[in-house]
Amino acid sequence: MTMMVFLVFVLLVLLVNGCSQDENMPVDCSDVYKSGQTVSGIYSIYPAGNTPVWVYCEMVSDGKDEDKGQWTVIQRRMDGSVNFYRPWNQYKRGFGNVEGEYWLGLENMYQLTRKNKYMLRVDLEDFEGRKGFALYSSFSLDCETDGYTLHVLGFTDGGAGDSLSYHNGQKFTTFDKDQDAGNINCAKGHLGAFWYQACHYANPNGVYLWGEDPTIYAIGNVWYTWKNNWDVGMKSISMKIRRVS
Ligand SMILES: [Ca+2]
Repeated sequence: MTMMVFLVFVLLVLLVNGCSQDENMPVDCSDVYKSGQTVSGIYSIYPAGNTPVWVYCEMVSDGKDEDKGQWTVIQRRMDGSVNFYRPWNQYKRGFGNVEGEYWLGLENMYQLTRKNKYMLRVDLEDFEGRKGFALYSSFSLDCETDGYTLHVLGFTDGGAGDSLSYHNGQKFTTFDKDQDAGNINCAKGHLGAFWYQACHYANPNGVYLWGEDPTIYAIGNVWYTWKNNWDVGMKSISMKIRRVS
């Protein structure tokens, strides 16, 4: 009987530890900011329970469009140092270097956006030093069994135009998992991985082209509506989300 009580106690402890989350553990960069860490840099967040995930937090505002900073960076290209042509499992879990180029992971993005509402900002820079951005008032993903379907709404133009609404409602496709509407596997055709339709207006995970290269059509890290050109790769692209409620 004593043994039985002990086992029930152990089970309860395991259940409590497995299901609850310490209130001091930040879910995202907004929580990190509110805890007093107001400098941009690398922090650990807890999108789902007790497993820490390293992430770059962009804490500083650009002073425009009521930008409060506190951005959780979910994707970043800046120097071509990381290979983004990767299979499904890597896109699911995340990869790269959090101090440089990385992908946060579809499961982490899903876990974040299922619990709270987020907005999305996409920042772009070309090799001439020009900058532009696109803002979306709502960003969320469905779960893996629904293909991590993308939901974006509420576009505001920061000069880059809207290359993402075309991808709204699409599942995520990698070279080893075709969930797009194209006859081909769009990830293979455009050497990236994305919420392709048939196939893209934006290919942020495409080849780092170091500028314009029309040799092979639309394989670069492209944001079509900024340059009206499918062959101009950006110097830097970052996608980042901030909690709105
Ligand atoms: Ca296809």
